[in-house]
Amino acid sequence: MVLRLKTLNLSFKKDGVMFLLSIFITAFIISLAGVSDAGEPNRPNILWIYVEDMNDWMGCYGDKIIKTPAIDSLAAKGVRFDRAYMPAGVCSATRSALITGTMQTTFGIHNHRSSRDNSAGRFPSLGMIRLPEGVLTVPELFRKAGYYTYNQGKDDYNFVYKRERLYSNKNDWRGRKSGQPFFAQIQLRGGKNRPVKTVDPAKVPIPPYYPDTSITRREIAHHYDCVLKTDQEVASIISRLKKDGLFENTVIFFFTDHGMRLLRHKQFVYEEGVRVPLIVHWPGEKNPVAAGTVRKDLVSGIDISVTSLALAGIKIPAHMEGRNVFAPQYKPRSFVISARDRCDYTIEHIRTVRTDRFRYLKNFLTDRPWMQPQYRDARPHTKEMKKLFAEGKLNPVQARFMGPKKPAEELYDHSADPHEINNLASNPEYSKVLQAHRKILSDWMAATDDKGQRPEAEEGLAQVYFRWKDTCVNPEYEPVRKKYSATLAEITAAARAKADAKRKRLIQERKKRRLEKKGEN
Ligand SMILES: [Ca+2]
Repeated sequence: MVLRLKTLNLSFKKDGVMFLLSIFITAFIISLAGVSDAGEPNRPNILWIYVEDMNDWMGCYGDKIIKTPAIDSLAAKGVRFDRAYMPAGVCSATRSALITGTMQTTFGIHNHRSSRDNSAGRFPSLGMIRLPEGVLTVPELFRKAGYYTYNQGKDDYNFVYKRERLYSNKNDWRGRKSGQPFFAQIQLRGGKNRPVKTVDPAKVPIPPYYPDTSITRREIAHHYDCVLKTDQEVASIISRLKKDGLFENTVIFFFTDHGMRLLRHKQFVYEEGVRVPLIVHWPGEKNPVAAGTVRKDLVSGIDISVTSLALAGIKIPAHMEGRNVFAPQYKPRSFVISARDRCDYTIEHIRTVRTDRFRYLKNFLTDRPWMQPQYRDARPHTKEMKKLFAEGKLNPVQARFMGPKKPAEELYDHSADPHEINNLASNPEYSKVLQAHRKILSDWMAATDDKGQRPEAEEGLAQVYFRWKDTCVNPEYEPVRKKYSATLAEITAAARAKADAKRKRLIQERKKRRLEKKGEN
């Protein structure tokens, strides 16, 4: 625009005032159409509706148990992805990958809740992980491009960062400057809600790998209730966007961080743990988000990050491994990788490859059961599964997950086995398929230098030990326990002294207030 006006200036000298003015006015109107009132180009807002622990049990995904009109309306007027897979089955690993647009295993931020100081401030730098020099997160890139950024809810990143560099603390698009575009995340509690009970447990479907008991039925009905609540929350976000006149120029990405909380879903990397609903909605005929489209191509969670930046016209940094799924030259993925590593105190190491028809899993720690000691041990569903297994009341499909060991490899044919219960890894008819998937995984591990190939640093495990103490039972904790048990005793004593001091202070304050009140009377 500046160049054009300079050219026009030259023509003024040649052709006179009226000619220039008419063109100048035309040029001014054209330029106004492309800028907001803050003088920035008129770029779309990007909104991530980021839902916790939830499967795609929604009308638009073909579910018949409940109705989800708000989510369905986004799908009907947007693009629904049927095969979107998260990089992990657990919060922090997925969230670390999405916020960097790069697999969590590439930057060594794959172990759940790493880089947290659990030493009560005594060893704050122990085991902390930093992103490589120059690597900026997605919100930092948006900010650099003039966007207003916020995250209404949890971050959960497995690296050291300064929140104020990523987000404004106002947590609302209304906090931005007039005309400034925003990149926002609204975190919904999804499967972690405590919703009103509406779905009848007698009517829900039970996957074949769980026993049909009232506890399983209640868990699944509860999850449906959570989806219902989420749909209502989505409806109110849509209505607020409309009220503020933002709905038309906001690209909504609706997705969840991983599957629901039942044992084979969350944390693990089977289909139902990592396949998530993903809907992208952006009204308007000229944008690449064509209304009412259903996409069957394989998509990774890190594609959400790259696509978001691309739709805002932001250059994609070289380190990002995601793809812009709306790019004119878009080439669909031939496979998607997901990874399972340490979750809380439970050390695990699994990689999975999802191709068009198959899922391949490589279990690196075959000496350990799927059901290692874990944070869900006290839950009714876990207790019941253990009890039924001990009593020999689970059928072979249900009992397998409770067994003492894992096979080194698993291979499932989704064209015949959507629940992934018939392991074909030792079936000679599938040996070529198995070899092809093995190669995809080993090539990917080498190409991205998957950091899970090396054990977690002792310092990182020390922080896990400080938090989880004697629940850390894996052999990897032995050297940590030897080295840090005296330190843990000191940390515990210091934390207890701090809590005692706080309690005493509160008692004193209460006493003082009572006396003051008495004085007033
Ligand atoms: Ca989660």
